[in-house]
Amino acid sequence: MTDIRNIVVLTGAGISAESGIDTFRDAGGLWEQHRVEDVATPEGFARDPDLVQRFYDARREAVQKVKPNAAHEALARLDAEWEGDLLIVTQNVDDLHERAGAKRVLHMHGELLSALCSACEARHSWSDTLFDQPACPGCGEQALRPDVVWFGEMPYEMERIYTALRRADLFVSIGTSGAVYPAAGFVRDAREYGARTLELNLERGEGSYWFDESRQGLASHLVPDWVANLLAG
Ligand code: BV8
Repeated sequence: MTDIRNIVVLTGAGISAESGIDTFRDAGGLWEQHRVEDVATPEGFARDPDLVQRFYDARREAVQKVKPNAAHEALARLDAEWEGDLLIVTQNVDDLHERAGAKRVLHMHGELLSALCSACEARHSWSDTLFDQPACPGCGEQALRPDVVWFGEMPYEMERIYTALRRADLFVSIGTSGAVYPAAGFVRDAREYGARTLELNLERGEGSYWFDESRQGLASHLVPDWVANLLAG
């Protein structure tokens, strides 16, 4: 693997599962408790803002009570020691990559610990509730919403992601079902640009067919092994 220089890693809810954060589609997951249309779309938010704010308030509170696991720590080690390009594109809205020490992280679906003002479009670091409609620290309007990308909304920093995919020698997908686009299509883009592709997941994801290699197992086992081998050269 010595001809690997530029790496793009895509992570999903499965990398945070062993930290105690619910995934979306596993049994008992978030989407079993709520209809996606009701809590993860702009229409759902317009229809019942209190329900949506409470859904995200509960997740924002929960994420502050859990810790990164060995998979997050292994990616942080890779980030610290890898001399080539590395971009950790995460679909997750938790901050466990950062809390493990990773720096080169891109939250394409936003972050729980950030609030977005619908009036002035400012973003504010936020660890509290939004249910009680606090005023935007910037413009004073009571127009703060969770700073997450809902279905039908444009994911963040897509250009930066595609630039990294075009330069990638290796694309690794960790803990994602491959059910949601455009993230689920990155493996095909990476292949087209000539990257090798590896899937690390509890079970084969929906796009498993597109990967050169797919390993099944717990992220806390697969990711540290993969990072150790890569750094050993
Ligand atoms: C967009 C943030 C327009 C909020 C999320 C028809 C066809 C194709 C596409 C579409 C279509 N109709 C509509 C679309 C577009 C739509 C889409 O893809 N819909 C799907 C349902 C078909 N996408 C969008 O709307 C996106 N925006 O398209 O904009 C556009 C785009 C580009 C250019 C111009 C215009 C926006 C989507 C973002 C939605 N927001 N989250 C929040 O968090 O509340 S989605 C949410 O689900 C996640 O962010 C993530 O992206 C997605 C998938 O979740 P996963 O992370 O994969 O988690 P999941 O539970 O599914 O799977 C967990 C996996 O981990 C499993 O495989 C499991 O086996 C594994 N696992 C479990 N435990 C472990 C483990 N693995 C290892 N170890 C373990 N211990």
